[in-house]
Amino acid sequence: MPIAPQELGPLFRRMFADRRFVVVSNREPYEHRWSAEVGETSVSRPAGGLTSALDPLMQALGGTWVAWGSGEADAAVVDPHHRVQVPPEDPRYTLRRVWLTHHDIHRYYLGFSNQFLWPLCHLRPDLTRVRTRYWERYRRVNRRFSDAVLEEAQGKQAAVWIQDYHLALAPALIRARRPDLTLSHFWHIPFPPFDIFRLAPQAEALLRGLLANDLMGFHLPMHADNFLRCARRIAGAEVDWQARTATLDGHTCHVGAFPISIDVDQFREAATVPDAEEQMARIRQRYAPRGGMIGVGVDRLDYSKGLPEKFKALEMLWERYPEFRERFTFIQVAVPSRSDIEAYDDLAQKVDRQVWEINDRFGTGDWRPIHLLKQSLPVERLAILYRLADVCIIGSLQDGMNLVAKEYVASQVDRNGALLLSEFAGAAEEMADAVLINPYDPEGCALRIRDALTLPASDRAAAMERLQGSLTTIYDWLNDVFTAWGGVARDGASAAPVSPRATAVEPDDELFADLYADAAESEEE
Ligand code: ADQ
Repeated sequence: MPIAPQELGPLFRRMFADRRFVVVSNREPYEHRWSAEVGETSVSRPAGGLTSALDPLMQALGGTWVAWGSGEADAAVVDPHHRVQVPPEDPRYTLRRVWLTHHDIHRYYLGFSNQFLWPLCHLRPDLTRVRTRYWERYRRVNRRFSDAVLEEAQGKQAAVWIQDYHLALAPALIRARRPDLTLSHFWHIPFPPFDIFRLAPQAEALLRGLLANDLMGFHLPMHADNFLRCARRIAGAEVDWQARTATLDGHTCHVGAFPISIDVDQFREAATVPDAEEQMARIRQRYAPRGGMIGVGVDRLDYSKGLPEKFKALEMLWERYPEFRERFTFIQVAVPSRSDIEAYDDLAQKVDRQVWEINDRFGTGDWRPIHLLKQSLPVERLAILYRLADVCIIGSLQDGMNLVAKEYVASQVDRNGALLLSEFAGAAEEMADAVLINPYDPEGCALRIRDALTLPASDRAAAMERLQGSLTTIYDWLNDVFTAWGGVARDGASAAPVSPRATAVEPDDELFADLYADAAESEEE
């Protein structure tokens, strides 16, 4: 049964009684900036899966969100305790800001988090940069976040929910001082296999940090398995493969898989505003003036999202199937991300060059094959774009989940679009009715795009209807996490805390059980 936003509050109380709720993440949900008017501030919402996902929860639940105050005017609007109430137009919860210096940003955020953990977890050890100063700063900043959490708990009982790879040490730092708090951590990106994670010089310290949680959550059972194997082999934790727990120094961490989703109604409603048809007609006129079909891609400009691979596949489509020239236009929305890092700058240049070459090669008169929009769009605009697009192409080389896949499906109210989804995005595990693509195979992708564009309308509508029927919401995800976490917090639940949705996607439960048995045996060797 899908759960409604207003049921989250009562659910939280049932699970955690009167504990305070504290969320911790690197990125903040609202940034204050100086506006053109002297002395005035404006607010922006940074693009990104995590903040888009958690803001609706906090609005529904209240509590405190601890995050880096990254906006230029952030410090000007907080109270003496570094707090501000958000959303600004209708305050629902407290945002507690943590301040980072220039060195913190370079070493903890751009350094250890994004030039070490991010590439390592996305199976790109060749892009990692190992520096002692990055690690030192990562430890220091994790301590600063932990201090803020402890202050926000104000000596009372609290349920602390830590987000992502920037804060792997925070759980152990918090637990050391407040063993009575219940801690859970959600890892939004893939957790790599043992033979990749062991490349981290600080692998053991990172695992020790995470194992201090009561519940560790991942999107996929595969990532949970990788974590347990690393916990056993690198940190020496005792792993119970049936219960999915790892015990170290007398503390047991439960490990589960909880596939995240989106606020489905938000996208559906944004796609059906009264002037939606008019907006769609304007976009078609602007980007595909000669008519024909439109494809869309929406990604952060990140090497894990496979943009060059996607453009290569599109190039092959126009090359091998000339009937799509002038008849199929692709709009790629790519919001620049982490541009201070060389690998991201290289990627941005590569993508620009590639788009220029493709447009130069196939463009005619007023028709441009690819429109690369390097900007962040509000949900209202994204939903309209998703609704009008005949195909949405997601070419991630590795992706924890990928929320865009779900946003596209939610916005497809006319059901005339097809979703082409990389089999290496976590979302592919749940979205069996998408057209799965292997982004490493440009010829295969070009063929799949052609097939999707020529599929009879009734087949597309049927596939989209099935995708929509199986789409869960962000509230279902929260329900799953809270239910599992509440059980663990209450009585150290013996049952494996796995979302029913995560197990449902496993094609063969018996095979999966065998895999666990094998894993248990090999762990005991
Ligand atoms: P991300 O790597 O940021 O998230 P994704 O899940 O696709 O990836 O979420 C991106 C979000 O940013 C989406 O909500 C999308 O709409 C938004 N976005 C992207 N480009 C935008 C643009 N140009 N304008 C406006 N909005 C834009 C990480 C993991 C993912 C995981 C999420 C959530 O890498 O695998 O799905 O966290 O757990």
